[in-house]
Amino acid sequence: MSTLEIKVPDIGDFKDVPIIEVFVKPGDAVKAEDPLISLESDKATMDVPSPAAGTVKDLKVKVGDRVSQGKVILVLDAAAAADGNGATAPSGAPAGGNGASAAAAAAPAPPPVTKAAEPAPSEQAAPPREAPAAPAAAPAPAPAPAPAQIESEAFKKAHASPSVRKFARELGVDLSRVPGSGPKGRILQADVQGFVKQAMSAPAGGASMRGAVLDLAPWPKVDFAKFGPVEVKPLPRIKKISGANLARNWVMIPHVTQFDEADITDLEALRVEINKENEQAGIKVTLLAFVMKGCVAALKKFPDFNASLDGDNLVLKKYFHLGFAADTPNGLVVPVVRDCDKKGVLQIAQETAALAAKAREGKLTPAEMQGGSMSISSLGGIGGTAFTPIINAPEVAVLGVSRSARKPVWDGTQFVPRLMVPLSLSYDHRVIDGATAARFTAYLGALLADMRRAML
Ligand code: CAO
Repeated sequence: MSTLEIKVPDIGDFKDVPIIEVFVKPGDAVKAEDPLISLESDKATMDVPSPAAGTVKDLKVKVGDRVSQGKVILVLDAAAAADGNGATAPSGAPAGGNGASAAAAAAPAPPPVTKAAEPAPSEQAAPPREAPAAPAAAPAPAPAPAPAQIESEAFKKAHASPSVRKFARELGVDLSRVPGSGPKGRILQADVQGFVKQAMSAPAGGASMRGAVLDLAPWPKVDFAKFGPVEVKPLPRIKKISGANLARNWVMIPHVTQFDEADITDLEALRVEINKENEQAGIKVTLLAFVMKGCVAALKKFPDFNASLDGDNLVLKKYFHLGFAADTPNGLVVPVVRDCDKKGVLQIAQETAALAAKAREGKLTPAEMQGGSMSISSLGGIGGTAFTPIINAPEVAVLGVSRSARKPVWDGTQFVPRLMVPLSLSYDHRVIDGATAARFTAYLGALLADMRRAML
């Protein structure tokens, strides 16, 4: 018989994350990968799965506890379940014979699985210590209505427990305006607290935003059914979270978008050649990997783009981690490719493809969506000539890439057909001025036209 102490695995930068659900109790038999507990950060819910099969011997946590990496969740009697269910303990688990009273071996649970991934460039939530708390700019911090006023139909319909309703009532918070981050969009006490905190505190983006209050007209209330048949479909959880972050970023960051075009005629020929050479190895390089490499060089030349605002300070990052928006069935997420300065185009392409596949399966870990220098949103595989991506706070720039097209370009004596890719660079005007942004895209364009320049 062997016992295992199952601990909270690496959950990225998160600390003291509340447990919102405990799926097991002492005596329960679990299989490897069965969820044990659900953790809730301000942007994602993570299930912590069991690393092994067994029987829960001793539960060390309860709903509401705040946990960090290494905290023991439970003690698992691995052998008991192996006997009963035919399941086996994980390799590395102590051999039988320890007995129930023996000290349990430690086993970190596998990486948590996020249920709601981060929003996209625009949308991605930042780790708690990098950005203001969740609901952010969603609703304007308008004066709290009196309790009688907030007992609206919307308040009554809000998905929240009686205690959370009571809590909201006491604080005069209209629950219909609080994005729920619990299972199935349930509003948790922490959501209400985050909402109030946001409403009470000045935005943390910098001095220029201090004291800003939006006095917006109420959202129009329309009975659409009066005009024809309708179907009401709840917003998926990820959209609720990303919506709040998008709204915050849109409202708090003074965005300007610089448009440009890059001549990728020669680069495309190289890309096709590289793909032929690597066909056997199953490696496919798309333009995105070259753009990421180009961005690294541009970030080195214009370090203010590789930065984040922290109050009145600019935090300049010395690393080159690039986020990219990935379209998934559950919504947009932004995995981050680390250390792009130390990797070649082939490796970046492989990592991008692997992260995108993981994103589509909903298996990205929180750590895989944190710490970006800037983000890239490529819609080139789909279409379009330009767009205005929203910055992924606390980053200060996001590059949009649209579909390349052959265009007549004047070479000084005649028009020649060249393959041009549109670039749309949104930047935080508090940090970057227009001239620098134009230089950034011009430089990036020159690099994409001739990648040898990246070596200069
Ligand atoms: N111009 C023309 N063709 C392009 C292109 C461009 N700029 N970029 C990619 N393509 C082509 C690729 O070469 C590929 O062609 P083949 O199938 O013929 O080889 C095809 O489009 C599909 O590419 P892809 O989308 O699979 O791969 P990618 O590396 O370009 O992008 C990923 C990967 C994950 C970024 C992408 O799949 C995705 O999810 N994009 C959506 C991002 C998004 O929704 N952003 C909006 C965020 S709002 O701010």
